[in-house]
Amino acid sequence: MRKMRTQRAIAILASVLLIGGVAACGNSDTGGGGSKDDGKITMGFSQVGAESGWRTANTTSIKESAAAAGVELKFDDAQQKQENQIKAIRNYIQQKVDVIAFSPVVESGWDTVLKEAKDAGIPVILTDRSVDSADKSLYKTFLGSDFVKEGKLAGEWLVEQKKGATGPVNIVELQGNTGAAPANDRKKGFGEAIAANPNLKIIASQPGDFTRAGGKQVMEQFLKANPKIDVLFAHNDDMGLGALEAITAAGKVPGKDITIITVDAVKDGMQALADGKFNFIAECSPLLGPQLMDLAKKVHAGETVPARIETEETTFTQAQAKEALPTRKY
Ligand code: GYE
Repeated sequence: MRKMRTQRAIAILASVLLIGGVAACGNSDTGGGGSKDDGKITMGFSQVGAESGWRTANTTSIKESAAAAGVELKFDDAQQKQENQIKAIRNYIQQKVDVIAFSPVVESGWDTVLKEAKDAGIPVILTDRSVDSADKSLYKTFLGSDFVKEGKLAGEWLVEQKKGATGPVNIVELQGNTGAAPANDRKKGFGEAIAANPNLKIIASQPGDFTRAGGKQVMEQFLKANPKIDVLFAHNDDMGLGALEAITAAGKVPGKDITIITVDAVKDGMQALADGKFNFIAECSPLLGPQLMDLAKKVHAGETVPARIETEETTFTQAQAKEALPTRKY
């Protein structure tokens, strides 16, 4: 009697496992992604755009790491538009990908689409930039830099440089795209670092959208409107590089007449620093691909991962840039 009951229990268990297995394999019927018999994970990735050298290096890192990790990657470039990102994420949900990863162009306005992914049982990983959603259960983890810290390091370097300065030090700031985490946070960190020095004053601050063209155009306006600019703090290298053209065209010497501080440390930025046109860069690493693929495998396997994974970074002076450039990868 007991033996029969045990046998029946085993049979029930076996059929439950079988149905479960069939259900899981059902994902592959969608024609798109989903768990396939080969065990390959499908990742839907929504990228911000192609606005900067940083972004290009980040995209390369993600594509190369996906290939190396055997992750099937569906990639979409949102051209700096939130609506495109939402559309891409909805497509990935429909295609039943295993994991969705994205770098949100702005911080706000993600709750609805993240809820849709959660309801569909698809884990979401935030990479590079974060969202301001109060409900942290809408995503598994956030992998990226501490942008406040980057702004702070930039500001602290300036405070140190201007230690003996008695007169006013006029600073202009080129912000990233409005509402983006790195724009909000770098502004905040920089502002906090210089706050105790009333002679260090931000006299103008405008978005240049993280692009060279934006940096050039806004710097031209700054130069027209303000006869005395001592310092430029640009939220990324590309805007700083664009600003160089405006500064030179205005008959000023970048790196001398105007001290230039940027963030990222991509190759062109490091070259400008080594050449004496920039004065200081706070590094922001775009090489997030390998960690992202590792996390995707873990969340897909149902493992718990840390809610926040911070990228390790450093800063560069002109001398350090000269030393680092020959072996710089991006
Ligand atoms: O600093 C900038 C890019 O989100 C950290 O976006 C990234 C920023 C990076 O366009 O160059």
